[in-house]
Amino acid sequence: MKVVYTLRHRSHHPQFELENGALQEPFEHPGRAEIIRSTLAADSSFEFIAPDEWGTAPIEAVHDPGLVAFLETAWYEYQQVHGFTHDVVPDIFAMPALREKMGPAREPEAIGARLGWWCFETTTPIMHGTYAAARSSVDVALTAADQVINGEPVAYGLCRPPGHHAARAAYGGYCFFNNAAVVAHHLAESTGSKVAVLDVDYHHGNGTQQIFYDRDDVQFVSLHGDPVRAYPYLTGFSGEIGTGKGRGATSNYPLPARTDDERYLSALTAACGEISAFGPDVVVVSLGLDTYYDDPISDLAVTPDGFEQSGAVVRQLGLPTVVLQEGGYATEALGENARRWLLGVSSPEIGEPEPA
Ligand code: Q9C
Ligand code: ZN
Repeated sequence: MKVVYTLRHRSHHPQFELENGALQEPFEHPGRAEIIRSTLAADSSFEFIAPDEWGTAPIEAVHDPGLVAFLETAWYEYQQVHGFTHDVVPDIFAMPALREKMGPAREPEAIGARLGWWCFETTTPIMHGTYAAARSSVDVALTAADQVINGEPVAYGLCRPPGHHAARAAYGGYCFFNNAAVVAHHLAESTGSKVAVLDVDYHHGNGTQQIFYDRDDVQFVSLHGDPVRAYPYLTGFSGEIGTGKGRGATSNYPLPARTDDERYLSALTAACGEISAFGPDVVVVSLGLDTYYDDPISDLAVTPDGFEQSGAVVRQLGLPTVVLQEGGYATEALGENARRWLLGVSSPEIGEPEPA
């Protein structure tokens, strides 16, 4: 299988995450992508290629150009005004409730306030190399999609930073640009095909869901920790099914804590049944491995065997498949978990019914 990777992800390396009112070691760090890279590199099933450069047009096709422009210059603007060298997070948020009865706000001019205009939470710091890394992550995703357009049955984009929490006009949740949404839109536009996005990250892919919520050419199907208890809390409920002509093209499977392989695979099989019914030409997988039983920020209970079987369930869709890395924070196990999922999705001998 082709693996698209670049070391440019390393220029985004947060010093901290501000969570629960405290600074803590970042869960989302360069070592995540590096352990996946080294684990796959040691297995001859995987062949590495570098990303092409795609520019900003495919990003601006799904994101507010203002978000792209902000992320390109935010660090430099902040330096000019404040001269700090540490990572930057917002200290004010543009809550619509603040201007209730007074009409909507417009984008502020002060850089500190612009941060809270474009960002929705505090665990996604910006530093010098953030924009370059986020752009490279999109390039990785689009290059993986290009491999599949050119006939590969499956390709893997080792994306970092991840993308699925990035909304049309807001970043957060460790995500800046929505790699899966950029790719799904690119596939739909450039090939005229119907696309399914299957999001198996522990956290609901709020950004991807939002971007396609009113569209009938891109289906969004997600399995995740129930937002009653799990980040991002505001989206991912089972009643969210799309709107307008997109009604029915969104499906959500909120899962209880400690969901094990058996129950997870049964939900995944149901989700894949909905994908087959939609009849897409290609599937994009948002591959979060934070459903792992030992993930430090999540509470499902999927094992490495469960990951391999998950990949096999997706392979049985029989569709060209673009797999993009999202979350997964048990760093020691992350490489092997990715390897197992990818072997499952690409190996005919895994997951086939036993001969009678
Ligand atoms: N107390 C991804 O997996 N922190 N993003 C949650 C809850 C942010 C996860 C804190 C988690 C973001 C791509
Ligand atoms: Zn996640």
